Amino acid sequence: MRLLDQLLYVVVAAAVFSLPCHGEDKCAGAPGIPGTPGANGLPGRDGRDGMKGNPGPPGPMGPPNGLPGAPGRDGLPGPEGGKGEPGEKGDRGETGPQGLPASLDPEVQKVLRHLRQKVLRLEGVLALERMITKVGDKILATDGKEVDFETTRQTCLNAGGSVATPQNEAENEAILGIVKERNRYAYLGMKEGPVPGEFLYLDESSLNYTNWRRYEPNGNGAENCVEMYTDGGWNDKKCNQYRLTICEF
Ligand SMILES: *[C@@H]1O[C@H](CO)[C@@H](O)[C@H](O)[C@H]1NC(C)=O
Ligand SMILES: [Ca+2]
Repeated sequence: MRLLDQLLYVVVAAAVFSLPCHGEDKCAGAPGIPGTPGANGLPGRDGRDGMKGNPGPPGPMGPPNGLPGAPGRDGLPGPEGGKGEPGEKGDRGETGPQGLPASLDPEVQKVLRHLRQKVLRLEGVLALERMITKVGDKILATDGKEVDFETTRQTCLNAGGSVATPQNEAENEAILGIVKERNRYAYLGMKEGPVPGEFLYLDESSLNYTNWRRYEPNGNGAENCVEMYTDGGWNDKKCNQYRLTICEF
């Protein structure tokens, strides 16, 4: 049957293609039988890499008994911050325990005894060198210079003292000692007040001890200062003479 069909197909096709051409120079031949399909070609080249995919989901947590990793190193210290606002003032603290009065404090007393000893020793040295004369609570000293009253006053003030001012016989004798030793008259720390013939201390309080020579004071307002003679007696005298500077401390 099949063979017959094929044979019929070939006969029909040959008949069609063998028909005579109409009005053409060349006539097409009858189509041939299709060839058998060719063998498969070689495989093609690999394609280019695809784009990177999205990160995958986090993996499952590790087993619970895993040791934690070592802590990381400290970072560098940051820059210093600005000054903060001052805090509020705190409450006043409680009063401390009462200290001993200085007169009973053995430590204070020890220091005072020590200081007194040192001062006494220094005064002893200065007195030995005839640089000072002690009389009662006063210390007398001279710089050996002869100047007018105002300069004497300023010199003693600058040294932290004042012009020697005898206020009792012992002080007068002590000043006299210096006057005699230097053989120079010295101004004393007093001046004539507004009333002629009335002399006052430099703080303008009135005298409680005097040792005027006979007939002195006699300046009657013309001799406003007081000098000590080498016999210890006083004389009122002008203030512009040159007299030995003696100060008291
Ligand atoms: C005068 O007063 C002073 C203290 O103000 C005193 O040191 C001095 O001894 C007194 N003189 C007399 C003679 O009382
Ligand atoms: Ca006089």
